Amino acid sequence: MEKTSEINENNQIRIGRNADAIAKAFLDNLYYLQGCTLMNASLNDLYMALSYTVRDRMLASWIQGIQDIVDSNMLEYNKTVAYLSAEFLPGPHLANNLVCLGILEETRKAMKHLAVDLEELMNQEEEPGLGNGGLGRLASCFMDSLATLSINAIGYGIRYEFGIFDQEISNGWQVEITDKWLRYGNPWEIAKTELSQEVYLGGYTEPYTDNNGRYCVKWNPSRIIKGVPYDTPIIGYGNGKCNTMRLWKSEAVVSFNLQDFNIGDYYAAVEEKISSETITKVLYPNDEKESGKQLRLIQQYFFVCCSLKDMIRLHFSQNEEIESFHKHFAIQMNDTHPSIAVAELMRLLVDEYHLAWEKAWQITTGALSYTNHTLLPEALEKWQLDMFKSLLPRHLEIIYEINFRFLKDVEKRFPGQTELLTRMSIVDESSGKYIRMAHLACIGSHSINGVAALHTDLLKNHLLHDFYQLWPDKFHNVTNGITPRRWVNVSNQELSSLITENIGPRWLKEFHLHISDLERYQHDPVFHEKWRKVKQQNKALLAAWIQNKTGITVSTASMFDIQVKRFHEYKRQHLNVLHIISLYNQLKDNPDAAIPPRTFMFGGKAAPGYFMAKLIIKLINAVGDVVNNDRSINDRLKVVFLPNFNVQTGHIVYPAADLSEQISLAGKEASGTGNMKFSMNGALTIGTADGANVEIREQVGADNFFLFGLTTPEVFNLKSQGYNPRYYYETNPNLKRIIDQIASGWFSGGDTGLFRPLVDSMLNQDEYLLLADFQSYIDRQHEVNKTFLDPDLWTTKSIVNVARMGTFSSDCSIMEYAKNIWKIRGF
Ligand code: NBG
Repeated sequence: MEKTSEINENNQIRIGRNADAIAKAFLDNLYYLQGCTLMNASLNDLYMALSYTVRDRMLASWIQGIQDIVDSNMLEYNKTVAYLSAEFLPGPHLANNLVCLGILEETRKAMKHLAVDLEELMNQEEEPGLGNGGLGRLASCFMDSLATLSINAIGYGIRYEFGIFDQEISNGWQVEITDKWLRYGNPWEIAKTELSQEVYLGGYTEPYTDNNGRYCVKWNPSRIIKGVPYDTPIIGYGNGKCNTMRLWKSEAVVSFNLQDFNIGDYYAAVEEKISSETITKVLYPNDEKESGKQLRLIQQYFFVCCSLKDMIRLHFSQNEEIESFHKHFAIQMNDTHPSIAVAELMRLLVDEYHLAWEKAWQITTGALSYTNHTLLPEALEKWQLDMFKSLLPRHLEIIYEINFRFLKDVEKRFPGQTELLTRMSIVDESSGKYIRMAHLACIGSHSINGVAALHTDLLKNHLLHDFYQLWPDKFHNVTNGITPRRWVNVSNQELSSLITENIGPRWLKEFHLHISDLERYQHDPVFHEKWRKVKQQNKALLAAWIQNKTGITVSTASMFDIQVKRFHEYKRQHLNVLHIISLYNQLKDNPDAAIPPRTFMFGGKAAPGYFMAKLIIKLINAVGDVVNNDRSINDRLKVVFLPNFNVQTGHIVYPAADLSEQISLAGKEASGTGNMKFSMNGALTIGTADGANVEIREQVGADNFFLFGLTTPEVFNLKSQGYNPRYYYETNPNLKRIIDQIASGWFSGGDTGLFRPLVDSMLNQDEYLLLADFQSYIDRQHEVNKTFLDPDLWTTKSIVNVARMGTFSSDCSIMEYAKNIWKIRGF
């Protein structure tokens, strides 16, 4: 009996999971949704048809996932996590969904049968580039783990019409191209128009007394905008749990102002529509120096307002009491971008649901928690008070009230400390008036966390020290993690199969418990052989990609030394360049030097307005031009810029790396997650004691990690003594030679002006202490070379790196949030 129903189910065109059913469904979707047949379908038609076929197989769990959230409001203490994030970088969905659904092999068969190249379809997908880098990708790794751990969750964000720009390299410079990711359709999302929300902006407030004699405030906005949710399913690995990423698109409430239309002013009528739609048009770069962009504040408020109202709607679907809201929703604010949620939730509770301030405050702080992702002062958001007031007049009043009550408490705890009050106030009056969003987030949350142990310590002892003194128990550390599903299984199928062959498949679901089983193979010669073969295959794939994209030929026998991440001075890609030039000089001086061949690769985008970051990209390409074309180097060094680094290219890059460069100045990188992606794919790391590098080194062992550079306390010390970069320049002839070469136009066809700003910055300020760390870096690189020349030693270290990465699975991070911050039952 059971057998028959199984067969029936397997054959059902919408849900069957065998190759036959998948093939039929695919042809069906191709015909009825794309309007074509195999004979005349474009690659995109095929991709769309297959994606719909896969989505169909997720729908039952997806609908159930929403129902789970609705139901959880009835049960005591059962919670839904709302992950509020202005950025998500999910990467291509197709391959990941096939893997998580467990239908990759059957789909492969189905496509083979129809003579369709599955790989080609996967490459057809335009990834949603709805984030800048680590922060957005973390949000997506967390969404994967939430589903895999069967936690009810919604990821709330913004559906940017244009995501992060596509990067091209022209004459060595970065050129930005608009990312039109929605151009050919997005088969994964479903618009839920009937769940739209209204968002107010501008205008003025008006006090009134209600029927019960209570003091109330009414907000009369000058603009109303509609937020339309677009849902994307986020499926867990092998457990049938499906959560939702709900992204808001802005629209005009009424698309045509009929009055304007009737009197013939067609253009004025359309104007409102255009200006409303502008709100979710484009993603802002994260490290643009200029701050205070009005549209960015509107974006933040827009998605926060829609999301909170959506949560309340869900809450009321099974629960009549707003008072229990925080018992059913744990809202995580991903950095300060959504921190206006503190004031907005207060506004909703006090103004719209008429709760008393104290009760509303209890619910707000009970529901909200805040993750800090940066210590860089220039990245801490603050808004000009006047602008803030003109957009969110009611929120400003609420913030004043929050601040007034807060400062009264501080005064009570630490009487007479006026400087402390000035430092902690939400309103910064040091020069001009600003709203400090990090302070609002800290005050309005029950938990504040950093993203790596070192980072959390620095928050406690420096950036947020005053808050730590006041509320030590509010502070937590949750070290970031990455999902081994996407970052090993989907992107490194060869390695994945080798691991499964040897330790079984459990590592995919519970990476932290099982991956250490690999350790027993660290000295096994047969395993070594296979391990190296996988790496070679991955390197060959990347080499082919490079040939295709850049025309540069690289040797897979060379060490693949890779630094991929956003371009920023603190990440010190230019320190890497100093090392390249050092090796180049060494080889020129002594062609017989025992230096293994290396291919240096860089990838990453610079914020369009960040001049120095763009100049560093130019420097890399300029040095590459000289080194790659110098016959006397005989291909022993190559420098390659990997254009348009994103999640999709990450899939090819991380598995192919021998060496991972994590060389930020200690104390500057909050965590880093690229460091984890490399190690989990068997690269060794050269890195500073910064961010999560510290914990990675602890886990993999000091012998299996190339540490260099100053520690954070040493950095503080050196800076407080008055750091003088010229001292290092004058006393280190190798370093002096390199900097002089750059300055003299060696890499710029004699142009001494081109890299002048970089040279000046290194010699005169060197804010990120490149010169101080230079020699230590060079020394460690010597050791890297020596180790690489011993393939057995290198392979052992590579295996050990993967085997000891258990705690860096994002499953572990999510379990910690669930237990210590969200207090979810069962954790
Ligand atoms: C980034 C940090 C990284 C960290 C990610 C994720 C921001 C503001 N911060 O070090 O620079 O890994 O956040 O936590 O993008």
